[in-house]
Amino acid sequence: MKTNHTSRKVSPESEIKFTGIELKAPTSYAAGMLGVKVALEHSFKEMGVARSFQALAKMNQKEGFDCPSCAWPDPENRSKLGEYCENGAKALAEEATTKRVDAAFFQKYSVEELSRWSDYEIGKSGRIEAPMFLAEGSSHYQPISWEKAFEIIAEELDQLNNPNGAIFYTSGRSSNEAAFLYGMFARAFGTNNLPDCSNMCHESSGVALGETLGIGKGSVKLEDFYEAEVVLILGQNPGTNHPRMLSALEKCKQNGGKIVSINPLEEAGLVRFKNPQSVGGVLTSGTAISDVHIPIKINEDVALLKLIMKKLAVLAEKDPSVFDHSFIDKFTVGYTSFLSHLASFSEEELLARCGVSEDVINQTVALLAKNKKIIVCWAMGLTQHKNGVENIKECVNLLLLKGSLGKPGAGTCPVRGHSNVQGDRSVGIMHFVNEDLNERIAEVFKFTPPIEEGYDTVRAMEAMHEGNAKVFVGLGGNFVSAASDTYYTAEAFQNCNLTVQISTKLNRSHLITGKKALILPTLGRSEHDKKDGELRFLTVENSMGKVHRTRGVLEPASDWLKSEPEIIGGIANAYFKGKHSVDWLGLSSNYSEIRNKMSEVLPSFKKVEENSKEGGFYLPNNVRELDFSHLPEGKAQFSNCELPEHELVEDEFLLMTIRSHDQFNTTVYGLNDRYRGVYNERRVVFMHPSDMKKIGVERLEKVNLISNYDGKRREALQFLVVPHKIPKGNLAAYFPETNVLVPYNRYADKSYTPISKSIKVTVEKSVV
Ligand SMILES: Nc1nc2c(c(=O)[nH]1)N[C@H]1C(S)=C(S)[C@@H](COP(=O)(O)OP(=O)(O)OC[C@H]3O[C@@H](n4cnc5c(=O)[nH]c(N)nc54)[C@H](O)[C@@H]3O)O[C@H]1N2
Ligand SMILES: Nc1nc2c(c(=O)[nH]1)N[C@H]1C(S)=C(S)[C@@H](COP(=O)(O)OP(=O)(O)OC[C@H]3O[C@@H](n4cnc5c(=O)[nH]c(N)nc54)[C@H](O)[C@@H]3O)O[C@H]1N2
Ligand SMILES: [Mo]
Repeated sequence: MKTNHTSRKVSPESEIKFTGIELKAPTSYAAGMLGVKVALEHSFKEMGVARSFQALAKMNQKEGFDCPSCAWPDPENRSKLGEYCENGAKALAEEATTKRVDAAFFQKYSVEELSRWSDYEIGKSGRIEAPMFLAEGSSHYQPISWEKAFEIIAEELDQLNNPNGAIFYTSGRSSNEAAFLYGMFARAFGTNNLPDCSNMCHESSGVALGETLGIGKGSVKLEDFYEAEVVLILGQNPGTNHPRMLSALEKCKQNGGKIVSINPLEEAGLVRFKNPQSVGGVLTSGTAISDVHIPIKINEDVALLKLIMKKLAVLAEKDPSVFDHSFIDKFTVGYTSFLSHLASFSEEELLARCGVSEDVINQTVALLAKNKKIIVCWAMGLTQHKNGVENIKECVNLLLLKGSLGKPGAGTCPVRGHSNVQGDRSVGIMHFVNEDLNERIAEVFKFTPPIEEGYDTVRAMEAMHEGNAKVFVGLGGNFVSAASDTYYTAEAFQNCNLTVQISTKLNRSHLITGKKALILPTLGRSEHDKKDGELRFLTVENSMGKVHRTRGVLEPASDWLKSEPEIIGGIANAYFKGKHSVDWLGLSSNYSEIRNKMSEVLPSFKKVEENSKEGGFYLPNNVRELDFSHLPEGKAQFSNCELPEHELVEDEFLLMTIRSHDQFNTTVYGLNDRYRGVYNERRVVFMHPSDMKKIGVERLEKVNLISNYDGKRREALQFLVVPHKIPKGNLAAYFPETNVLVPYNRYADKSYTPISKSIKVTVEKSVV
């Protein structure tokens, strides 16, 4: 299938090629020496030995740079052996590769040809060296000067008859300074169209936590893990996506804590961890992580949590200390209504929906009944469903019953995705309007910000598709592949007059474009960012609300790169041509001045310049203080959540689209998913052996996955069946390949997060 665009016949999907699959037994532990070996192999291959050691020694150290992978916080006492994990090393190797995408590369390959490459091949081509322009009707990108590139953007922005015709997307790798400047420029231009990757990610957490506890972020600090008595981990695969979390869980276990994993898959990192930084971890069998594993069916977490709380309520009738009544009385509202709503569900119905043995549930209930220092962690397995917001509200209900908030060893822990996705939001990347923020912007920057709500990612897709938005600018990310409904999103992009990507590496959003397209290459986190010979630093915020400095250590990939703040300043300057209350060029090249402005505009960033030194500072968090004064009745809110409905017909499955061990979102590092035993192939679908028998397919047989919403057939063709320990009726496959199946108009209520973890599909044998 091709989509036509002027003279370019580009494909939103790569050509289907099989890469030589090998299956082994899934691994029963995470990390270990093999993890170290794989990490170093990736580093040496991409960066060479000397550069690898130079950079790895500084990653996540106080005087170094923040890992570009996940947002897990750094411990106070950082390991001198290296404070990074296998997948952090892979992320660094990807960014600090010595391969280059230069003008000759773009001369050699047309955009049409590149669009048939796999994401793996596209990514491996190297770092982008210089600004490139794809002119209307042209088949190849051509080099362009920075000045001319900025002028093209300014002209296209100028031609819009409404500022809401421009979209300013952000991916969570930007610094606070870049994101702050970007948000201010969008508002100065006149729009709140600031969608960002968190709309597809933890937006459900933000909405649920905001409504129930008054802050859209988690409440725990890293140290709380060391004290916790029970940690519940729902819908998260830390062994792959947040490997340094395993060290915290190991410490929790060593201090007597218990861990319950709630996941359709028995992910290796949740079974056992061999800490590569300790002698014991290398030589022995490591630490068992989960005490209880509940192989919940996809999207039945609400049923499970309800059943757990019903059982706790029965125990609490005999022993009131099972619930924290003084906490409930003092800090919460809605308890009585919550209990009577809970009573309306039958234990039998709930148990049947979970599809697990009552025994594992009873073990969990026993742990929760006698302990009060409880942490609940979650990630995409909870947020990316139609009821994503309610999934999280149900977790909050449990913590409220137990009084497990605002005390050491207890609280909420939405485990964030991108390394600075939380910071970007804190400094003003949001599509909705915050009146207080607008007032301060007006005061400090002397312009009036717009008051109309902007587009999130779903509404941005729709606006481009319908022709209401004509210019797209991406501060990082890969919108075309990351967003749902790949063909719809591709058409949306192709409706634009101009698409601009501020990027480090080549990706599909450079190939599926508007009539004209620009690639603006930028410095990575690991690189020197110098002005007048002086090294500069930026700041980021981790998953637990701590803001700290980051400063790169490597020579930049090319002399033509600009930093993100300077690119944004360049665009703003070309657009306003000096006729604006803000000196965009001056501000963008002086990071201390950007931070001063952040201090003035954002109350929680007061004194960010000095406080970000030495490991950083925590932003205010009302849950830690048990201050719910700005919520209705001044209290934390219990919620009455309903069970989700999927109405599967006879031969339908629920599919979750997940990450392999060798990828970072749409960036494919390699073709192995070592922990799940899949080597050298990504076009696979995991299926329970009895389902394979039921529909008559063999191991490694080729099948097509079909979703059927609103009468529209969407197909992901030719996937190899891999038998796996997964609940019956459930399937798993990797994204972005399966994003073709997710309808653009199916998302979580209130948060608009696409339903990437519960897509109804049928499986057909492939005739190819
Ligand atoms: N190496 C690496 N690190 C990453 C990323 C990466 O791609 N690679 N991505 C980053 C980003 S942006 C993010 S958001 C995070 C993502 O981190 P995760 O959320 O861990 O990523 P996913 O692969 O989407 O895994 C979701 C997990 O939820 C489970 N799950 C799916 N559906 C359900 C359900 O209905 N209920 C329950 N209980 N479990 C379910 C799946 O089996 C899987 O284990 O990781 C970040 N870190
Ligand atoms: N089906 C399905 N879809 C999903 C998900 C899912 O689980 N299933 N997960 C969703 C989630 S959680 C997320 S967060 C989104 C991710 O959506 P995005 O954030 O848009 O996608 P990424 O793949 O992380 O973006 C990778 C690109 O960022 C650029 N980049 C890397 N580092 C830098 C940098 O330092 N600066 C700049 N300017 N650019 C940089 C590179 O060019 C790289 O190609 O995808 C979502 N999509
Ligand atoms: Mo994410």
